[in-house]
Amino acid sequence: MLNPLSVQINSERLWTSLEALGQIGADEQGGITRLSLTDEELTGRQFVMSLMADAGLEVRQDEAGNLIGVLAGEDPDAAVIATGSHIDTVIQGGRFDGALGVLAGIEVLRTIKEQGIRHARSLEVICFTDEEGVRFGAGYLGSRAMSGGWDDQWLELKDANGFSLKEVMENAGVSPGTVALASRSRQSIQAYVELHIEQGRVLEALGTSVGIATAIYGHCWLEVTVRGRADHAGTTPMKLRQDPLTATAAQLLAIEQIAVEHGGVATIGTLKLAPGAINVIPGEVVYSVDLRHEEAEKLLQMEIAIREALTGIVEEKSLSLSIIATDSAPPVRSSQMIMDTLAESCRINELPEHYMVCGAGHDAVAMNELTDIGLILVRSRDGISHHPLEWSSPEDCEAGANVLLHTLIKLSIE
Ligand code: HGY
Ligand code: MN
Ligand code: MN
Ligand code: MN
Repeated sequence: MLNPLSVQINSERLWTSLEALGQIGADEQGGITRLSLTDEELTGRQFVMSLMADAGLEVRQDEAGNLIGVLAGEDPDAAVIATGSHIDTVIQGGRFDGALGVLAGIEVLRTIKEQGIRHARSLEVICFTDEEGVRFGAGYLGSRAMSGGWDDQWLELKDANGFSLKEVMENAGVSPGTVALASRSRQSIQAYVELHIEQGRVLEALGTSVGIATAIYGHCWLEVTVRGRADHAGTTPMKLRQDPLTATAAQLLAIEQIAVEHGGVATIGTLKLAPGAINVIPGEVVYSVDLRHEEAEKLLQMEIAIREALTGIVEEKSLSLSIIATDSAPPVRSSQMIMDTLAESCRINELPEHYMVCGAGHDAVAMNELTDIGLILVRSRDGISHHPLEWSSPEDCEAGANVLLHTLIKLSIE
């Protein structure tokens, strides 16, 4: 009688699928740009659906465009065990962020099916719509829709080319009026376990392949606009200037200081100014702020302190300021039961159990509204991610996928 926990995934097959998906949206520098619901990502979705079908899964797309591959269990009424991630990327990102979780999930369900492992609970692997939020400015769209957090206001969000999420969804065959119907009841999913690259430096520093996330940072995204008066660079005396850019410089240093004081992180990832000519004092600056913290209270305090600091800086200079909160999600804690199961799976695979807090956001944050969550992290070389040099070794991907395999087996046979 086969011991279900003695099986291993087919790591060559997993690596081949990572390489194939990594071609879709790739540029000459090796960066990958597969923004949500663009042609590149839609091509990636076709690839994922064909892989789910080849694995013998029942494939469906829900009202939010989430792709779901199902391996039916012996008890159709039992709440399911789900895994998943995303294949949309940032601009010039890497080929493991999100993709590893989706492809390893398919490989794990395929292995369970091929090995004839009996499981009461059905298993699902989900490829979520728009986890990154880079194209429209709000992330976790598919996982939020599935966990009951959809907001129709997001349909009006526009991308850099002026296309609204609504029209892009229509073009992609996702009807904008029924996205909220993707939400599922708490009773329908027993647990959600995501496999994701670490995207940081901790596991490499420890020299270990995988980590068990105890918590995931919450985030708050702001769009800041500072307006002054565009003027001639030569004829405007320094004391008469209403220069939004020098005010912004003071604001950025204040933001950095506040993040350090609160033990959080803050990133200014985008900054645009107008009109943008060498001999014209800018009239307007627009920049983004990405704030993160492990504790909800400290995240809120950071945001409040930053709002106060930015306001104080413009008041001295009679400039105008607008701060719009464009996206946010609370920090989440992993389920102890799932962490214990992940730890047992690490032991089965002779891997050290390393517990750590995850600074990167994942669909697991949204799924925590619906069910118990767990997250396995796989070592990232040099901690690089959201970058063409993002890399995890075949051995580390295999280790993470086997930990996911044994965890899903244990959770689905009970
Ligand atoms: O931003 C993040 O942490 C994730 O990549 N969405
Ligand atoms: Mn990412
Ligand atoms: Mn990701
Ligand atoms: Mn994720």
